[in-house]
Amino acid sequence: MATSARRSTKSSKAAAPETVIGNAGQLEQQAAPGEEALTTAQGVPVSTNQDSLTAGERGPTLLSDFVLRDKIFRFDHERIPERVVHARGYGAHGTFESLADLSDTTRAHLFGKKGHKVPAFVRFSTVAGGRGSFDLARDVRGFAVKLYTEEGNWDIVGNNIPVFFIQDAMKFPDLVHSVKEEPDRGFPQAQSAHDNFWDFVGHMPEATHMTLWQMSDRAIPRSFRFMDGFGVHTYRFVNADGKSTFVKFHWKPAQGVQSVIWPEAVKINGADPDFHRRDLWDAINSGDYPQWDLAVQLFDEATADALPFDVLDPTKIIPEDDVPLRVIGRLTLDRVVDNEFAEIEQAAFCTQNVVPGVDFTDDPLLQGRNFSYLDTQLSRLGSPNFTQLPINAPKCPVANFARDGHMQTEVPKGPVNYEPNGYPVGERGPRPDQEASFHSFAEPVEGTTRRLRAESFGDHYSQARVFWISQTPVEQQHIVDGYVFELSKVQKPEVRAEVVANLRNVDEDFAQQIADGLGMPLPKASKPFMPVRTDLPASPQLSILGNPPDTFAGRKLGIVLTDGSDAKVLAALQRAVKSEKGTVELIAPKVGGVTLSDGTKQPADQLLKGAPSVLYDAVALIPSADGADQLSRDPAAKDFVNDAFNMYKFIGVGADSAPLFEAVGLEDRLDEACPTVGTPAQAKSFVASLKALRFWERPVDA
Ligand code: HDE
Repeated sequence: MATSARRSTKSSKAAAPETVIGNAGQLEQQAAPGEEALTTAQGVPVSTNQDSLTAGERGPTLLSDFVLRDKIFRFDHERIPERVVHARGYGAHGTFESLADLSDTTRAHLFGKKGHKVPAFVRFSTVAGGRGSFDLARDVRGFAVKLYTEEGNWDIVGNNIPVFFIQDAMKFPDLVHSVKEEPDRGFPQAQSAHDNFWDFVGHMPEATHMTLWQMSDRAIPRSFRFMDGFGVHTYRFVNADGKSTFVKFHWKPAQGVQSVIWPEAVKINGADPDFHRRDLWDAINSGDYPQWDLAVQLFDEATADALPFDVLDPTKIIPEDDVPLRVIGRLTLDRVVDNEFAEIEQAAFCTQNVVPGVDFTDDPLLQGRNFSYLDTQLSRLGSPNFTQLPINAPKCPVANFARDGHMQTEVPKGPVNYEPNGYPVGERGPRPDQEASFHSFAEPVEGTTRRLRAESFGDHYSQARVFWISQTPVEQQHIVDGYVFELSKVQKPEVRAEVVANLRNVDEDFAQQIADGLGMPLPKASKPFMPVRTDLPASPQLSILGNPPDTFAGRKLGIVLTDGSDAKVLAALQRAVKSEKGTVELIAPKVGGVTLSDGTKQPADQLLKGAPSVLYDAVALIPSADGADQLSRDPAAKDFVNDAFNMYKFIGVGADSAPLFEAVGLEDRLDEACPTVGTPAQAKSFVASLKALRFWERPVDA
């Protein structure tokens, strides 16, 4: 039977006229007049996207079915190797605008004048987990920025924590092996809470400072929009005269820095493993464009020499009191990707991508990275022509004599692929331009070749102590809880002891609290290589809670509704949140929605069973009396209230919601962050209080 005879010519009643019903009742959508036709990869139009070519009615599929083979072949090769670290990530496009004329410090064209704008792409990531892991892992976040300048691409491949675990690139494979899944069992994924990681760290005192940051709220950000970014290493700016100034890069979010708490992170991972991706996508698509200031710490050799640690040591920060931040630019993310694979997965950042006026220092970790990133792109993207992919291609002219290779997508013209040559200008190809070029900083180098860590890298604990004493008591408690949780997952008692022995050098009381939390005796302190400096002052900028954002902008209020919810109170809440530039999500027992007190039908955004309160910065529950009665028997509603309360959130308590709060035993524990929202005026003042974000004074253990 001819293939065409297998299809009925009758239109389906339910479907578009172009839909025909196949031989076995399957829907066969066909191109509408003028609509793009489906083709193979070779451009051959195909007649059906449903059935392979068989011999006879129920016979074998034929090898001559190139249409099927084309489709399956393409599909079989859709994956590329994920990043060996930072596999899980998400990105967006935007613009970077220079806010300073820094031409006395750097010859980078970008900073030649205020207001200079270039396109930017940013990818945020976790480190340890695979590409499909969840967003709220306790982990360092990558913060990789690609600036498409007129002088080439400049990648600032940083993290949301300003220091790193190790001082020398030689240790990176060991660090990453230790934090990834244990090799015999292949788990746990996306977690540092296991023996191998803490065993490694326990044997690496230099990692202590970073692990304090990692156990702090920094490692569980509220979303990408609410985190700092840091270049980590000391870089150089170099001016037109070849003079170098040391520079540290900081990205400061206009939204403020905000984190979740650990019990919340655990539940978010279940409720919405894409919490951070979705947040960025939703914010940008709603026109709430996240912004970061680019701030720099600029300092000279004399300042560097006077600091009590080595500026080439990436386990150290430079306190802002020693070298203040200066804002020199602003990054705005205003466009989501069109295609996650093409733009985010194929984005190839390289630390060695710098532009004239920016240069490296001899930080041994940075030097190692400069080898690694180019190398990794070849195994991930499969060809040195990865620089031609749209996301990686510079947006300025590229001209050289490199040719060929896998997947060359350009067609270089002319007979010349070498130089020097005798062809005339215009035909001879590009030539170096001394004026416009990148010139490496002329750094004096001396000494004999050696494989020895510089002694100036030997202070492993003093700055960890500075970090500890710079935190508020709430943040200190979270750090202790972080260590206790992670070390409780470690099975070898000697590994726990090793870690706590190191932490005694940071602060005795801190180490004692962790030992108490684990129910173990305090081990003998390890011997620091250098005496710990207890004279270094606290640095208030290192605390998140000490520097609150003072706004609810960009945050989300979840409002629980039932049939009969007060329409005026709801409208007042929505108005007030909108004027604070926050967002509202409506949650109801059925996603179809509710009928409000004034008879209007109100669709919901979320089903109560699918939207636990951990997904919101603050919540309000405004059920009717009947609705509250029903919610008081609904486990999802009870969890919603309990979690919000135990996670220190602000809770707007509807005038008729008492049965629900009684059902969870909270009726007598409602505090000033749980005000009644029975009238539009109360709703408004409730929303005004939300900028405090959490009510840490709440005694949740009581
Ligand atoms: Fe990376 N790192 N790294 N790293 N790193 C990679 O490059 C590496 C380090 C960071 O969104 C890889 O393209 C070495 C510090 C980010 O695509 C790889 C060393 C910091 C990203 C690699 C370090 C980072 C990466 C894997 C020690 C913060 C994600 C895929 C010498 C300042 C970029 C890739 C993206 C990715 C190597 C240490 C940040 C294997 C050898 C320190 C944000 O090349």
